[in-house]
Amino acid sequence: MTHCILLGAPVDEGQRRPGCLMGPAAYRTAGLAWTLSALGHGVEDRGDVVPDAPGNETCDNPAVHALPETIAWTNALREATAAALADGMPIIMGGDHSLALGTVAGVAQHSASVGRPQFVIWLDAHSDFHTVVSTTSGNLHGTPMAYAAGRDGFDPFPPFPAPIPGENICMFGIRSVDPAENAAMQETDITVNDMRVLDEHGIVAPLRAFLDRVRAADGLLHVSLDVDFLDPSIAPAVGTTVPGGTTFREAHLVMELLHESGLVTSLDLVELNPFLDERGRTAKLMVDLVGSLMGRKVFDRPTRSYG
Ligand code: B3U
Ligand code: MN
Ligand code: MN
Repeated sequence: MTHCILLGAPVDEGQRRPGCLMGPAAYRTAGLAWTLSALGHGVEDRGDVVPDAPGNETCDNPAVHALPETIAWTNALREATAAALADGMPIIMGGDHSLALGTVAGVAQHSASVGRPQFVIWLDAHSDFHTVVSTTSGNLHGTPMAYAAGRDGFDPFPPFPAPIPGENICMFGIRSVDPAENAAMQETDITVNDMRVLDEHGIVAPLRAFLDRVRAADGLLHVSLDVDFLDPSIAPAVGTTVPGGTTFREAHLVMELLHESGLVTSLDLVELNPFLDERGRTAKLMVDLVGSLMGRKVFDRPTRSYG
Protein backbone atom coordinates (compact mmCIF):
# COMPACT_ATOMS: atom_id res chain seq x y z
CA MET A 1 0.00 0.00 0.00
CA THR A 2 1.09 3.54 -0.65
CA HIS A 3 1.71 6.35 1.81
CA CYS A 4 -0.20 9.23 0.16
CA ILE A 5 0.76 12.76 1.11
CA LEU A 6 -1.84 15.41 0.32
CA LEU A 7 -0.53 18.90 -0.36
CA GLY A 8 -2.99 21.74 -0.88
CA ALA A 9 -1.87 24.26 -3.50
CA PRO A 10 -4.50 27.02 -3.66
CA VAL A 11 -2.86 28.71 -6.64
CA ASP A 12 -5.07 31.12 -8.58
CA GLU A 13 -2.51 33.50 -10.09
CA GLY A 14 -1.63 31.42 -13.16
CA GLN A 15 -4.85 32.44 -14.92
CA ARG A 16 -7.55 35.10 -14.49
CA ARG A 17 -10.75 33.36 -13.54
CA PRO A 18 -10.94 33.38 -9.77
CA GLY A 19 -11.84 30.12 -8.09
CA CYS A 20 -9.00 27.58 -8.41
CA LEU A 21 -7.86 28.63 -4.94
CA MET A 22 -10.95 26.79 -3.66
CA GLY A 23 -9.70 23.54 -5.20
CA PRO A 24 -7.99 22.02 -2.14
CA ALA A 25 -11.10 22.62 -0.01
CA ALA A 26 -13.29 21.00 -2.68
CA TYR A 27 -11.07 17.89 -2.84
CA ARG A 28 -11.19 17.59 0.93
CA THR A 29 -14.96 18.07 0.90
CA ALA A 30 -15.41 15.52 -1.89
CA GLY A 31 -13.65 12.91 0.23
CA LEU A 32 -10.22 12.48 -1.32
CA ALA A 33 -8.57 11.34 1.93
CA TRP A 34 -11.43 8.99 2.72
CA THR A 35 -11.33 7.49 -0.79
CA LEU A 36 -7.62 6.73 -0.43
CA SER A 37 -7.89 5.23 3.04
CA ALA A 38 -10.87 3.09 1.98
CA LEU A 39 -8.54 1.57 -0.64
CA GLY A 40 -6.12 0.66 2.15
CA HIS A 41 -3.59 3.45 1.60
CA GLY A 42 -2.02 5.55 4.30
CA VAL A 43 -3.02 9.21 4.08
CA GLU A 44 -1.28 12.22 5.52
CA ASP A 45 -2.72 15.67 4.77
CA ARG A 46 0.05 18.22 5.18
CA GLY A 47 -2.38 21.12 4.75
CA ASP A 48 -1.99 23.93 2.27
CA VAL A 49 1.47 25.04 1.15
CA VAL A 50 2.19 28.67 2.04
CA PRO A 51 4.50 30.59 -0.31
CA ASP A 52 6.93 33.28 0.82
CA ALA A 53 5.93 36.87 0.15
CA PRO A 54 6.35 37.62 -3.57
CA GLY A 55 9.51 39.40 -4.70
CA ASN A 56 9.70 42.08 -7.39
CA GLU A 57 10.81 40.13 -10.45
CA THR A 58 9.93 41.61 -13.84
CA CYS A 59 10.16 40.52 -17.46
CA ASP A 60 10.03 42.12 -20.92
CA ASN A 61 6.67 40.63 -21.90
CA PRO A 62 3.99 43.12 -20.75
CA ALA A 63 1.23 40.50 -21.05
CA VAL A 64 2.61 38.37 -18.22
CA HIS A 65 0.33 38.20 -15.19
CA ALA A 66 1.40 37.71 -11.55
CA LEU A 67 5.05 36.84 -12.20
CA PRO A 68 6.42 37.39 -8.65
CA GLU A 69 3.51 35.48 -7.08
CA THR A 70 4.04 32.58 -9.47
CA ILE A 71 7.77 32.45 -8.74
CA ALA A 72 7.00 32.38 -5.01
CA TRP A 73 4.60 29.47 -5.52
CA THR A 74 7.16 27.68 -7.70
CA ASN A 75 9.80 27.84 -4.97
CA ALA A 76 7.45 26.74 -2.20
CA LEU A 77 5.90 23.89 -4.17
CA ARG A 78 9.27 22.63 -5.43
CA GLU A 79 10.50 22.21 -1.87
CA ALA A 80 7.22 20.78 -0.52
CA THR A 81 6.99 18.24 -3.37
CA ALA A 82 10.62 17.13 -3.08
CA ALA A 83 10.23 16.71 0.69
CA ALA A 84 6.99 14.73 0.30
CA LEU A 85 8.53 12.43 -2.33
CA ALA A 86 11.16 11.40 0.16
CA ASP A 87 8.36 10.17 2.45
CA GLY A 88 5.69 8.83 0.10
CA MET A 89 3.54 9.73 -2.90
CA PRO A 90 2.68 13.42 -3.11
CA ILE A 91 -0.80 14.24 -4.38
CA ILE A 92 -0.98 17.97 -5.05
CA MET A 93 -4.48 19.38 -4.84
CA GLY A 94 -4.58 22.52 -7.00
CA GLY A 95 -4.86 25.21 -7.85
CA ASP A 96 -4.29 26.15 -11.47
CA HIS A 97 -1.68 24.44 -13.64
CA SER A 98 1.05 27.01 -12.93
CA LEU A 99 1.55 25.01 -9.73
CA ALA A 100 3.32 22.39 -11.88
CA LEU A 101 6.20 24.85 -12.38
CA GLY A 102 6.97 23.96 -8.78
CA THR A 103 5.80 20.37 -8.42
CA VAL A 104 7.58 19.05 -11.52
CA ALA A 105 10.73 20.89 -10.41
CA GLY A 106 10.38 19.21 -7.01
CA VAL A 107 10.18 15.81 -8.66
CA ALA A 108 13.24 16.70 -10.76
CA GLN A 109 15.15 17.62 -7.62
CA HIS A 110 14.22 14.32 -5.97
CA SER A 111 14.93 12.33 -9.12
CA ALA A 112 18.45 13.80 -9.33
CA SER A 113 19.08 12.98 -5.67
CA VAL A 114 18.00 9.33 -5.98
CA GLY A 115 19.56 8.86 -9.43
CA ARG A 116 16.41 7.75 -11.24
CA PRO A 117 15.20 9.42 -14.45
CA GLN A 118 12.07 11.52 -14.39
CA PHE A 119 9.09 10.92 -16.69
CA VAL A 120 5.97 13.06 -16.98
CA ILE A 121 2.55 12.31 -18.41
CA TRP A 122 0.58 15.49 -19.11
CA LEU A 123 -3.17 14.77 -19.21
CA ASP A 124 -4.54 18.01 -20.62
CA ALA A 125 -6.43 19.68 -23.47
CA HIS A 126 -3.47 22.06 -23.74
CA SER A 127 0.24 21.53 -24.28
CA ASP A 128 1.23 24.26 -21.76
CA PHE A 129 4.41 24.79 -23.78
CA HIS A 130 4.65 28.58 -23.74
CA THR A 131 7.49 30.47 -22.12
CA VAL A 132 7.39 33.76 -20.24
CA VAL A 133 8.50 35.31 -23.53
CA SER A 134 6.11 33.55 -25.94
CA THR A 135 2.84 33.64 -23.98
CA THR A 136 0.32 36.07 -25.46
CA SER A 137 -2.40 35.48 -22.87
CA GLY A 138 0.17 36.11 -20.13
CA ASN A 139 -1.38 33.30 -18.09
CA LEU A 140 1.51 31.32 -16.69
CA HIS A 141 -0.58 28.15 -16.31
CA GLY A 142 0.21 27.77 -20.02
CA THR A 143 3.97 27.37 -19.39
CA PRO A 144 5.00 24.55 -17.00
CA MET A 145 5.69 21.86 -19.61
CA ALA A 146 8.15 24.15 -21.41
CA TYR A 147 9.89 25.01 -18.12
CA ALA A 148 10.28 21.31 -17.30
CA ALA A 149 11.61 20.56 -20.79
CA GLY A 150 14.31 23.18 -20.30
CA ARG A 151 13.12 25.70 -22.90
CA ASP A 152 14.82 29.11 -22.89
CA GLY A 153 12.62 32.05 -21.93
CA PHE A 154 12.21 31.55 -18.19
CA ASP A 155 14.85 34.03 -17.05
CA PRO A 156 13.11 35.41 -13.98
CA PHE A 157 12.49 31.85 -12.71
CA PRO A 158 15.08 29.77 -10.92
CA PRO A 159 16.68 27.37 -13.42
CA PHE A 160 14.77 24.09 -13.70
CA PRO A 161 16.74 21.55 -11.60
CA ALA A 162 17.34 18.87 -14.26
CA PRO A 163 15.48 19.51 -17.52
CA ILE A 164 13.47 16.50 -18.65
CA PRO A 165 14.44 15.01 -22.02
CA GLY A 166 11.61 15.14 -24.56
CA GLU A 167 11.50 11.35 -24.86
CA ASN A 168 10.56 11.19 -21.17
CA ILE A 169 7.50 13.41 -21.68
CA CYS A 170 4.14 12.24 -22.98
CA MET A 171 1.22 14.59 -23.62
CA PHE A 172 -2.15 12.91 -23.69
CA GLY A 173 -5.55 14.28 -24.73
CA ILE A 174 -4.16 17.42 -26.37
CA ARG A 175 -6.57 19.47 -28.54
CA SER A 176 -5.56 23.11 -28.14
CA VAL A 177 -2.05 24.17 -29.12
CA ASP A 178 -1.03 27.75 -29.97
CA PRO A 179 1.20 28.33 -33.04
CA ALA A 180 4.26 29.29 -30.94
CA GLU A 181 3.86 26.14 -28.85
CA ASN A 182 3.45 24.01 -31.93
CA ALA A 183 6.62 25.42 -33.47
CA ALA A 184 8.62 24.87 -30.28
CA MET A 185 7.35 21.32 -29.84
CA GLN A 186 8.55 20.40 -33.34
CA GLU A 187 12.10 20.82 -32.03
CA THR A 188 11.59 18.21 -29.29
CA ASP A 189 11.13 14.44 -28.96
CA ILE A 190 8.03 14.84 -26.81
CA THR A 191 5.33 12.26 -27.53
CA VAL A 192 2.18 14.18 -28.38
CA ASN A 193 -0.81 11.88 -28.16
CA ASP A 194 -3.34 14.44 -29.25
CA MET A 195 -7.00 13.61 -29.79
CA ARG A 196 -6.26 12.68 -33.40
CA VAL A 197 -3.98 9.90 -32.15
CA LEU A 198 -6.40 8.74 -29.47
CA ASP A 199 -9.32 8.64 -31.90
CA GLU A 200 -7.33 6.47 -34.27
CA HIS A 201 -5.48 4.18 -31.84
CA GLY A 202 -7.54 4.37 -28.67
CA ILE A 203 -6.17 4.85 -25.18
CA VAL A 204 -4.44 1.55 -24.53
CA ALA A 205 -1.67 1.20 -27.13
CA PRO A 206 -0.29 4.77 -26.91
CA LEU A 207 -0.37 4.74 -23.10
CA ARG A 208 1.27 1.30 -22.80
CA ALA A 209 4.02 2.32 -25.22
CA PHE A 210 4.96 5.18 -22.91
CA LEU A 211 4.63 3.14 -19.72
CA ASP A 212 6.94 0.51 -21.20
CA ARG A 213 9.60 3.20 -21.59
CA VAL A 214 9.18 4.34 -17.99
CA ARG A 215 9.48 0.76 -16.78
CA ALA A 216 12.54 -0.02 -18.89
CA ALA A 217 14.33 3.02 -17.45
CA ASP A 218 13.21 2.41 -13.86
CA GLY A 219 11.88 5.96 -13.93
CA LEU A 220 9.84 8.08 -11.56
CA LEU A 221 6.49 8.88 -13.18
CA HIS A 222 4.75 12.15 -12.43
CA VAL A 223 1.13 12.45 -13.57
CA SER A 224 -0.27 15.95 -14.13
CA LEU A 225 -4.05 15.77 -14.51
CA ASP A 226 -5.75 18.93 -15.77
CA VAL A 227 -9.56 18.95 -15.38
CA ASP A 228 -9.87 20.03 -19.02
CA PHE A 229 -8.42 16.66 -20.08
CA LEU A 230 -12.02 15.58 -19.50
CA ASP A 231 -14.88 16.52 -21.77
CA PRO A 232 -16.67 19.64 -20.47
CA SER A 233 -19.98 17.74 -20.46
CA ILE A 234 -18.72 15.61 -17.56
CA ALA A 235 -16.34 18.15 -15.98
CA PRO A 236 -17.74 21.69 -16.21
CA ALA A 237 -15.72 23.16 -13.32
CA VAL A 238 -12.80 24.54 -15.31
CA GLY A 239 -12.05 27.99 -16.71
CA THR A 240 -10.76 26.83 -20.09
CA THR A 241 -13.18 24.23 -21.41
CA VAL A 242 -12.29 22.70 -24.77
CA PRO A 243 -14.83 20.46 -26.53
CA GLY A 244 -13.94 16.93 -27.53
CA GLY A 245 -12.26 15.80 -24.32
CA THR A 246 -11.92 12.33 -22.90
CA THR A 247 -15.09 10.55 -21.86
CA PHE A 248 -15.85 9.20 -18.40
CA ARG A 249 -14.90 5.71 -19.55
CA GLU A 250 -11.70 6.74 -21.33
CA ALA A 251 -10.53 8.74 -18.33
CA HIS A 252 -11.12 5.86 -15.93
CA LEU A 253 -9.33 3.50 -18.30
CA VAL A 254 -6.29 5.80 -18.32
CA MET A 255 -6.29 5.76 -14.53
CA GLU A 256 -6.70 1.97 -14.35
CA LEU A 257 -3.81 1.40 -16.75
CA LEU A 258 -1.65 3.81 -14.76
CA HIS A 259 -2.52 1.88 -11.61
CA GLU A 260 -1.77 -1.49 -13.17
CA SER A 261 1.62 -0.24 -14.28
CA GLY A 262 2.63 0.37 -10.67
CA LEU A 263 4.86 3.20 -11.91
CA VAL A 264 3.18 6.40 -10.69
CA THR A 265 5.14 8.19 -7.96
CA SER A 266 3.46 11.63 -7.80
CA LEU A 267 0.28 13.33 -8.98
CA ASP A 268 -1.02 16.85 -9.65
CA LEU A 269 -4.75 17.59 -9.72
CA VAL A 270 -5.10 20.95 -11.43
CA GLU A 271 -7.48 23.58 -12.78
CA LEU A 272 -10.54 22.56 -10.75
CA ASN A 273 -12.56 25.75 -10.27
CA PRO A 274 -15.26 24.83 -7.71
CA PHE A 275 -16.98 28.19 -8.31
CA LEU A 276 -17.93 26.88 -11.78
CA ASP A 277 -18.99 23.43 -10.63
CA GLU A 278 -22.48 21.93 -10.61
CA ARG A 279 -23.26 20.48 -7.19
CA GLY A 280 -19.67 19.27 -6.81
CA ARG A 281 -19.84 16.84 -9.71
CA THR A 282 -16.43 17.73 -11.18
CA ALA A 283 -14.72 17.53 -7.80
CA LYS A 284 -16.36 14.16 -7.19
CA LEU A 285 -15.33 12.88 -10.61
CA MET A 286 -11.72 13.94 -10.01
CA VAL A 287 -11.75 12.12 -6.66
CA ASP A 288 -13.22 9.02 -8.35
CA LEU A 289 -10.47 9.15 -10.97
CA VAL A 290 -7.87 9.26 -8.21
CA GLY A 291 -9.66 6.20 -6.78
CA SER A 292 -9.12 4.35 -10.08
CA LEU A 293 -5.51 5.52 -10.23
CA MET A 294 -4.95 4.16 -6.75
CA GLY A 295 -6.49 0.75 -7.32
CA ARG A 296 -10.26 0.88 -7.21
CA LYS A 297 -11.67 -1.76 -9.55
CA VAL A 298 -15.13 -2.31 -10.96
CA PHE A 299 -14.77 -6.04 -10.37
CA ASP A 300 -12.12 -7.74 -8.34
CA ARG A 301 -10.71 -10.01 -11.02
CA PRO A 302 -7.20 -11.38 -10.56
CA THR A 303 -4.92 -8.57 -11.79
CA ARG A 304 -3.89 -9.22 -15.34
CA SER A 305 -0.15 -8.98 -15.68
CA TYR A 306 0.94 -5.82 -17.46
CA GLY A 307 2.09 -6.03 -21.09
N1 B3U B 1 -2.47 28.20 -24.75
C1 B3U B 1 -3.33 29.21 -24.18
C2 B3U B 1 -4.53 28.58 -23.51
C3 B3U B 1 -4.32 27.76 -22.32
C4 B3U B 1 -3.22 27.06 -21.88
N2 B3U B 1 -3.55 26.44 -20.78
C5 B3U B 1 -4.78 26.71 -20.54
N3 B3U B 1 -5.27 27.52 -21.46
N4 B3U B 1 -5.52 26.21 -19.54
C6 B3U B 1 -2.53 30.10 -23.20
O1 B3U B 1 -3.15 30.97 -22.60
O2 B3U B 1 -1.33 29.94 -23.07
MN1 MN C 1 -2.91 22.61 -18.21
MN1 MN D 1 -5.65 22.65 -19.91
